[in-house]
Amino acid sequence: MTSDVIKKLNKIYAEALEEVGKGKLYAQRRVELEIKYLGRKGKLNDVFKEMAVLSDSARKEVGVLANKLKSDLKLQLGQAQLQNKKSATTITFDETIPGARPKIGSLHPITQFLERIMAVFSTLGFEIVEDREVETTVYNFDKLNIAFDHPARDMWDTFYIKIKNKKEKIKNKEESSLVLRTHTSPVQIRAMEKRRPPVRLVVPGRVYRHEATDASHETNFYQLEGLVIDRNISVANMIYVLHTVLKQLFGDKVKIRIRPSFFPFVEPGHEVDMSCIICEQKGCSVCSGTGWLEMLGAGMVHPVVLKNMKVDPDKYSGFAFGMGVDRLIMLYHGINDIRLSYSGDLRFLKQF
Ligand code: FA5
Repeated sequence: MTSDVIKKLNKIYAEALEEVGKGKLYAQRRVELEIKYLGRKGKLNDVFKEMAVLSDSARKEVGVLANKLKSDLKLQLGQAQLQNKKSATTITFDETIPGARPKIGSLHPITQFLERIMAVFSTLGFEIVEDREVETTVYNFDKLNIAFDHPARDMWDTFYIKIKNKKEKIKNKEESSLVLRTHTSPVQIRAMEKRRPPVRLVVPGRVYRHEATDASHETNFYQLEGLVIDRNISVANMIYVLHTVLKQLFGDKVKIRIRPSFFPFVEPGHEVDMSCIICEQKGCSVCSGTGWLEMLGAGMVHPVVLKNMKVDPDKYSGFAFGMGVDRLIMLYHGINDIRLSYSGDLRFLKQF
């Protein structure tokens, strides 16, 4: 009797294994087989009913076997489904399906414009120089003839940097500390520490100011500094260079005019205006009806600054200028808010 029950159990187990091995074992099929063989009313449990007539020791022997077969079958079912999942993954990978196209970025409009403007200056023989954005007040102000207590410092209010390690403190002036540079003009001095006239250079770079932002003011923006020093350099040379560059960028119709202005590091100092390219000087909201747009500060390098560069003002003269790159870009592309350039908004950036 015992052997009959054992035979029956082995037969059911073999039958179950055969079914497991047939075709692919998806989740639903696995559940069906579990119910059929291992469920409460499943085939293996059915055999238990026949055990009532067996002796205690025989019942124990059959019970141990039945439980072993049940757990083996469970294991086989699990493995078969896992195997199926693995092969399913292999089969569904089709290398001929086109991949997701990677999103290709582009150079930022500011970078694009800087490259353009620097190409123009390169054709005029200008060298491109870059320098630090964290600057000492000595270079940002003092060496540019902006004394410690001069009200001109208010025009260039900025972010002062605390120096934690006292050993790092700058020693050459007591009141000196670190600032985020407010303009690219300090690079005039830095560049001249390694060069002797004649020089022709431009300095593109980021500058920082303590500003309330609006459509034409940012707390960080780009400038392009220019410096020319040689014998017999005059305002005429400055006008020629600036007019040539603006014509190259905005077209031959562009006119410029210069107005007196004050910057402590130049004498005489000028504001340079460009004829409004939007309305062609008929008067519009961009030029506030004047027909002119203020583009940059410029002037003849101050003798004090030349001396700070260790250049003899009796032998040499020069001119310098500082363009607000962001405002040039706004005009160039017809952008109505400077803040868009720094927003990281892809709807804006994708247009360039
Ligand atoms: C200067 O920074 C001088 N260093 C320029 C200079 C260099 C004059 C050499 C003479 C000789 P100013 O503060 O005006 O000057 O700034 C120059 C240009 O930067 C401005 O004409 C304007 O186009 C731009 N600019 C100034 N402030 C901002 C701002 N907050 N946001 C965006 N652009 C600005």
